[in-house]
Amino acid sequence: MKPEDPTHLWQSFQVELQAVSSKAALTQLRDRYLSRQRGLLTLQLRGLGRLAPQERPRVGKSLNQIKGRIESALAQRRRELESEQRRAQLESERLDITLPGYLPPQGRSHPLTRVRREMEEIAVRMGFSVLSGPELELDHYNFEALNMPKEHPARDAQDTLYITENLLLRTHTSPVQIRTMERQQPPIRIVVPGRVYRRDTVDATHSPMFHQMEGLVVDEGITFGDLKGTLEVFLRELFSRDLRVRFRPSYFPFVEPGAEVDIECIFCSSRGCGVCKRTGWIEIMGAGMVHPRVFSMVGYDAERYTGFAWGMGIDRIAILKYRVSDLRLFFDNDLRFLRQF
Ligand code: 2NM
Repeated sequence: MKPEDPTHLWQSFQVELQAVSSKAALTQLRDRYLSRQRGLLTLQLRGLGRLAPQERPRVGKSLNQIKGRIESALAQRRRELESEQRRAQLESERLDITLPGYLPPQGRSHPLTRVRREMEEIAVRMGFSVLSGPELELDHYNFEALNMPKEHPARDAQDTLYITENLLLRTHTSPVQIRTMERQQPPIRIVVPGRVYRRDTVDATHSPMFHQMEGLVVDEGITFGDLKGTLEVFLRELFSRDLRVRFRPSYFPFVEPGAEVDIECIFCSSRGCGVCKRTGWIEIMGAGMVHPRVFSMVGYDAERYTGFAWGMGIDRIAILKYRVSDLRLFFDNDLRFLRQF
């Protein structure tokens, strides 16, 4: 390399610059020409001293010019590479915001939850409050206060699951009604949905845990006519039709008189089918006028107040409304079944 003629340095730099396609290569090229120790141009500048004094200004000026050009060419190329890099990155991160989004999986309510809510909503429209209470109960609230003393035959029929001698899984939601009457004076208008437990063997119509909704009305002057009218309205709302309702005398220790309540068969309109066993009627709930002894035990004046109560199985209503053949389907949590509701 002739120090007297530095222009070839600019030419060779330009050729090498053409080949640079990354910032790392650009840095290498810069060092090759401008490194303080061994840069090609640096060496030339350093060699100026060896030139004849009259040559130095011309060659020095030329070298400095080339240095300036190299520096601005490097800076220019660096900007180009950076904008290319940015463009490539943006391209790789490109999002088509017009694509439809992913729909999150949509859950749904369990059929028993749906039926319970529907029953609650009907009751609320009719002026009832919705209440709940403990599933683990004292013998006193589940039996004693409901006119079922120890050794009462009705206790056996309940097939109770005992935890200790005094503690049990409630066999109905009635203990919540008792606790409510203990806490507040009439008027009372409540419904109590919830889980109840009985010592039953599982089959298509039995489960050791099932769901009930009971109701209670207490005030002055409540009659059996109020019971009939209230339950008729409730059942017609629940089955969305003007169906006939029938009351048959029956016995429950906590009511007097007691009744079993039937609706006309919604499957055959009482013509007689498998569901109603050719009777034309489907038993749907038990009901009755609250026994005066129950009122005495919660401290109500049984001379002043009367009331009625009823109890129905939510699971049984769900089976009828949705025409499900087997109670176990509600508890197996098979999504193929549950997704149909
Ligand atoms: C039924 C049938 C008849 C009932 C009675 C009471 C209470 F606490 F007020 F005495 N609650 N629920 C009752 C009455 C429940 O279920 C078949």
